[in-house]
Order: sequence, then C-alpha cells, then structure tokens
Amino acid sequence: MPSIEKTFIMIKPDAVRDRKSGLIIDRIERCGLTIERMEKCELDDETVKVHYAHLADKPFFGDLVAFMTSGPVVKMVVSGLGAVSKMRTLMGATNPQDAAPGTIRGDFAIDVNSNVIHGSDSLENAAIEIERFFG
Ligand code: DAT
Ligand code: MG
Repeated sequence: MPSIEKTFIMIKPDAVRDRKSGLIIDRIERCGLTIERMEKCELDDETVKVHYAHLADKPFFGDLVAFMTSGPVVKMVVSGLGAVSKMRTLMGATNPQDAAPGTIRGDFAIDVNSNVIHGSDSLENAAIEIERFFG
C-alpha cells in the first residue's frame, strides 16, 4: 500500500524558458498529486554540484552544471500517495529518446542534456533534496 509521501521536483531552465511550467504543473495535479511549495529561483554552481555529486566523474558534468545554472528553475515540494515513484513514472526515462509518449520527458524533451524536469529517485533522497532546496 503506498503511503503519503513528499518528493522534490524541479522544472529545469529549458522548460521555464519555453514557458512549459504551467503544462507540467497541470500534469502533476491531474495525477492527484498536490503542490505543497513552489518557488522560481536561480541555482548557483555549488548547489548544482552538490545536487548532482553522484555524476561528478561523468564527462557531461560540466555541461550539466552550465545548463542547470543557465536560467531560472521552478522548484517544488509535491505530495501524495506514492509521490516519489508516481512522479518518476510521470516524468519518464532520463533520456527523452527512451521516455514513453505521454510522459513529461517523452512529450516535452528532445535531448538528455536538457530533459525538462528533475524528480527525487527515492524517499530518502527526497527528504535530503527538500532540505537542500527549501531548508
Ligand atoms: P534523473 O534526472 O532521471 O534522475 P540522473 O540522476 O542519472 O537521472 O542524471 C541527472 C541528470 O544528468 C539527468 O537528468 C540529465 C543528466 N544526464 C544523465 N545522464 C546523462 C548523459 N548520458 N548525457 C548527458 N546528460 C546526462
Ligand atoms: Mg537523479
């Protein structure tokens, strides 16, 4: 039985720039999930480097940090039954080429470098990320 969870979601700079935030938020709410907190902000290098520390040794890490600091993001706390895995399903695969049609990445993203949305990958990381971005 899924329980009520909170997850950390971030609409990335590409989607904010393309004015897709409203369409993405609509999909989240249609799933029965609730926006608990939401704020538009800009990220500094240090925050992005900590957030993506598990990828620090990858060749694309520099591009990832540059992308995530290239413009404002919309950060959110989203709650609901099984919110962590529900959001991962709604988002689709990391690489938009593998993301199913009907998912947010499948419908709005083209390229893995700029894939529209972040969502926590576990309940444990959700708590860490909510603390990191909302304190
Ligand atoms: P996810 O965002 O689905 O949790 P992740 O945590 O493995 O995926 O990677 C974080 C971000 O890093 C991802 O959203 C986009 C970027 N990324 C991952 N793999 C990549 C790759 N092979 N090439 C370029 N960017 C990549
Ligand atoms: Mg991840």
